[in-house]
Amino acid sequence: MSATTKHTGQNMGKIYFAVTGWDPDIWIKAFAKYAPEREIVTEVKPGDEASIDYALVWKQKRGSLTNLPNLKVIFSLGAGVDHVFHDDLVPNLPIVRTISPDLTMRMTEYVVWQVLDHHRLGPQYRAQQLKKIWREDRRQPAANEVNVGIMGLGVLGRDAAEKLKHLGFNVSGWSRRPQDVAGVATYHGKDGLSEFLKQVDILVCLLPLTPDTKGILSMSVFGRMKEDGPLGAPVLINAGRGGLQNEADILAALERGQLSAASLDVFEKEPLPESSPLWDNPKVTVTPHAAASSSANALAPEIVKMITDYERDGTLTNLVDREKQY
Ligand code: NDP
Ligand code: OXD
Repeated sequence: MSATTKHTGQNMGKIYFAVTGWDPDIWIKAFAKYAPEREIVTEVKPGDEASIDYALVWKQKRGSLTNLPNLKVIFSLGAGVDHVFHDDLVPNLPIVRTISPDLTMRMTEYVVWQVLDHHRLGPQYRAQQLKKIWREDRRQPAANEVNVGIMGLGVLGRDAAEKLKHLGFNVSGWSRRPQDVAGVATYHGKDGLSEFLKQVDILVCLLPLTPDTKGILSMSVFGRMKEDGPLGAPVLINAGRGGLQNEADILAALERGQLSAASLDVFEKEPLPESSPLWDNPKVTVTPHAAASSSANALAPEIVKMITDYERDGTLTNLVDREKQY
């Protein structure tokens, strides 16, 4: 244990688990393993406000981080941080987001899974199986005939791009600023969007939800994509955030044949309401915001190390830019 972490439970700042909807026990157990001397609390009792040094957050309750005079760093337990800014009272402190090999691998698995499912006609064969139909009359294109376009070339988008490239797909990507990814055709900014979209067969969205990207997956995007390709009309895969998509537009684009299918992991409203027509649409694959779940066992040691580094010399990595909100 380093000199700066040689505290005892009594004088060491506590960690506040300000999380909505997750089981705290798993996280408390995981942190107890890597920082047994540090207490995690799920609520701040009156009089205890000054004992909190760090907050772990996922959709924290509005105002729950105010009035903590010694709070130093806010750790988002997700890679996305829109859920942190949802609270307009979030204090002006460093926000660190999750960047972890575990989470990246999970997301890449999801993206590769969905891309291959559409590429290899998974939805069609499952529908045939339900009706006991043996039919192999649709040409399966080679991977190098298919262009996968990734919106968001950040930590997750880049990894997915590299793995898809490895599988033989043509991969292109779109970001805010110019980015370089080996073997990937890159486009950026509003001006580069049309050029990017017009070649895409499978559109993968791994953007953060910010004021700039809200609702971007709408007719204005679908209308700029090509009308056919080796898979028919383009396929949409969104694992970024539900707020990026206009669900009425997705349904209309599926109906009109502007999109041939969609795999959606995230939704405008979560859990997806039973009344949503997305549930029953045969062209839509729904997963319950499970593309890359945060694992307590993977993240606890990484966050404990970040706290140790921070207490040693003030180092903080994976900082969120408050202005850009990602
Ligand atoms: P990063 O911050 O590393 O990357 C974000 C990318 O989006 C960057 O390439 C950035 O461009 C680009 N971008 C941001 N704003 C714009 C814009 N206005 N126009 C064009 N491009 C833009 O994020 P991650 O890759 O780590 O994560 C992406 C998102 O994935 C998260 O924000 C989260 O919402 C989602 N996610 C979903 C999960 C799930 O289970 N469904 C799990 C984990 C994350 P530039 O490179 O120029 O900065
Ligand atoms: C994340 C998520 O942002 O799981 O990490 O959605």
